[in-house]
Amino acid sequence: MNSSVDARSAMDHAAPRIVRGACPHDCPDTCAMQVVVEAGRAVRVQGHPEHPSTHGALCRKVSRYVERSYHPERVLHPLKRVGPKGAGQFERVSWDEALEGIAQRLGAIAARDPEAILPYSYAGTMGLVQGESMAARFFHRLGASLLDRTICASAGAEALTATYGGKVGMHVEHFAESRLILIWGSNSIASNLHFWSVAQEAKRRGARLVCIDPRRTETADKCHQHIALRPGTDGALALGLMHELIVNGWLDDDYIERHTLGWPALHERALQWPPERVAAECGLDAQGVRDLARDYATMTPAAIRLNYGMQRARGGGNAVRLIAILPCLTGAWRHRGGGMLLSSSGWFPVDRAALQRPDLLGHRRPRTINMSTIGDDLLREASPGFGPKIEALVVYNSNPVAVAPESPKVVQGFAREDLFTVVLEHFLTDTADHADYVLPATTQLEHLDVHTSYGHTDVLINEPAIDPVGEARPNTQIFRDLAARMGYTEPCFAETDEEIAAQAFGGRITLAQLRERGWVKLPLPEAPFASGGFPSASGRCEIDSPRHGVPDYLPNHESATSTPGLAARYPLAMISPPARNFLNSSFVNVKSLRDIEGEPLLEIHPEDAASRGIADGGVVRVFNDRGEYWCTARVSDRARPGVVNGLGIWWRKLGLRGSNVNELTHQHLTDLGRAPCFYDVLVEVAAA
Ligand SMILES: Nc1nc2c(c(=O)[nH]1)N[C@H]1C(S)=C(S)[C@@H](COP(=O)(O)OP(=O)(O)OC[C@H]3O[C@@H](n4cnc5c(=O)[nH]c(N)nc54)[C@H](O)[C@@H]3O)O[C@H]1N2
Ligand SMILES: Nc1nc2c(c(=O)[nH]1)N[C@H]1C(S)=C(S)[C@@H](COP(=O)(O)OP(=O)(O)OC[C@H]3O[C@@H](n4cnc5c(=O)[nH]c(N)nc54)[C@H](O)[C@@H]3O)O[C@H]1N2
Ligand SMILES: [Mo]
Repeated sequence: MNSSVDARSAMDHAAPRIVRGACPHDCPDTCAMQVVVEAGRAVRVQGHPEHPSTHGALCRKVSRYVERSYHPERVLHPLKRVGPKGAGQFERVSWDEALEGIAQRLGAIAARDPEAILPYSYAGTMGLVQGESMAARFFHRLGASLLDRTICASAGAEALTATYGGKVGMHVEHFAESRLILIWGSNSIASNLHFWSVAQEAKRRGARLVCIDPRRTETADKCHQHIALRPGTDGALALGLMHELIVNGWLDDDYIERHTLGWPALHERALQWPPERVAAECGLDAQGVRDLARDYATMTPAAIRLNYGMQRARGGGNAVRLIAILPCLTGAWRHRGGGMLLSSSGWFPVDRAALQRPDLLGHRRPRTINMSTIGDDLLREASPGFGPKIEALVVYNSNPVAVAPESPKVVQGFAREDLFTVVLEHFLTDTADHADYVLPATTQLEHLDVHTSYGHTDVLINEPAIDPVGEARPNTQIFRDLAARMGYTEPCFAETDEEIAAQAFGGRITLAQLRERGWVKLPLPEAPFASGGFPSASGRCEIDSPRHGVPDYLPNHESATSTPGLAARYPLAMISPPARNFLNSSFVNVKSLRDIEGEPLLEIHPEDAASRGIADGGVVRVFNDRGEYWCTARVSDRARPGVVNGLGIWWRKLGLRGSNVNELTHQHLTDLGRAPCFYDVLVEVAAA
């Protein structure tokens, strides 16, 4: 196979060739892709056989990336709204007309107050170039409001930073050597497939796999043991494990003494959590808690693959802190096959200042808007505490109308007639339907990018494989064009994507290095904390953090204990983890994948279904004070009693009665990191 790449000049339209790519999606795996191009057209994407963690395999949805890129409904030219707000009625306009119209409107708002303009973006692409580079420069130069990008991982991120000093953990490949793996808040088969391959290798070598998840996922099916705790009770379970480590003398006192800070206070707290109390709080049996602690302490090396599912609840940040402390108490970090991994993203030396140029703000200090409360914030009037009313939104790499919490308010906000909205997209999503202008963006096949990962430690390059489809332009080009229309003349607005990519790692990883194989592995120690050396200020695992104190268990915002009145009316807890064949709300419009998922589903335990007269396959109304969501009931013991699983995240317009699961979620935030609590929700369900 010819794996040499030439993407420097115009696309070669004759010879079949293989172009080096990287999967752009928000997933820990960040796979190395090969794009097969024939006569200027991409015909197939495949996993790179030599990239260690990808090992030749892409997941099913990304295997359809070519189908998605050439989708007949792809937005191919700029569009301008002609119908009522939100109706999705547009006419085709030229790039000139669109850019001029947008620059004029943004310019007029900025002349009054640039903070009335808000960028809204997340990880539609994880690329450092097509994500926050030229876009951030543009908004910094403009002086627009800043966006706090909290929608996914910020509770866990702040928790890890408070405890270890950064988003760092085990190397994924070393899980193959673990003897016990706790797969905690992770449906690895669906959301972290290439970690699952490593876990399978460990299993073949005799490791025990334990899944800690309220839902009996396909991952739980394939583990030796499934611990189906109540949503949001992970902190209590971690304290219970500590209790058992203490009373059974399973602590590594030497590691604790040398490499942690503040254990005595947590020691006292953990002693208040005997297995019986933990079992009552988590909905487990006490012997199960004891056995788990024994296995964790005695099956060495023990590793934890923690994932973001367990931090989408009020106490998510504290729970991550408590779990991150466990391998310091047993000294699991002494082995490269021991310790834990939530995110590896902190290992990468990304030069964000060069990419994003916050210096363009000058002396200005704009307010920050939390993306997780966009529903409320779009409906707020100007006030001294809030600042100006939001008058304009520029959305890229995100579909907030589908994915942000409490969508009844998000929709109401986006439907404001006086709001000016620009959406850079591949498709007419629920969000794009609310735009005044939709601008066609390129997909990963059509633009250059460089990628880090939050599940492994390789930097990858993505070369453009084909010419842009239709009139699509890369995000960078769109912001470059807008900057020119606004009259911005700083040299950074003239930089090419290649010049931006070259600055991403401050010269420590060059494009030439990346072009040798397609990826570069970071040089890192094998067992990073075998002798301490955490990236915190003290160099220790900070059990007692100067900013956040000693972690504790915090019950959910909505639960039988914290809000008994609410629980009387809405007795079922709801979580809404991803459907396996979608990527958040991406791919929902790819028919071959939607056909596999079938329809929006709510898993409900047979006992809860029977008491409500709900039949498998029947349409149900799921509701609370915020809204109602219509979907199909799947009566199944994948749901534990008292908990329903609303699999996400459907496009509203492709769901039943134009609703999706975020009709029911709320905008209360997590304890740390200001993140949404998607899995901390009470509902009731009725047959429709
Ligand atoms: N196929 C697929 N892959 C994806 C995504 C996708 O949409 N589809 N999304 C990507 C993105 S953006 C992210 S952030 C990651 C998300 O992947 P993860 O970080 O793994 O997080 P989730 O999928 O939200 O949840 C993982 C598991 O946690 C469980 N869970 C829910 N509440 C709790 C709880 O309180 N405690 C515990 N212990 N478990 C709980 C859920 O049932 C679910 O099975 O995956 C990425 N990969
Ligand atoms: N109820 C519930 N809600 C959730 C979650 C949940 O588990 N339950 N998960 C949450 C999580 S973890 C996350 S990360 C968020 C995800 O929320 P988002 O980051 O909004 O992710 P997507 O829904 O995948 O939407 C990304 C959009 O970006 C577009 N896009 C992709 N590449 C490009 C590009 O190069 N340029 C431009 N302009 N656009 C591009 C895609 O077409 C897609 O429409 O959702 C959150 N919402
Ligand atoms: Mo996410």
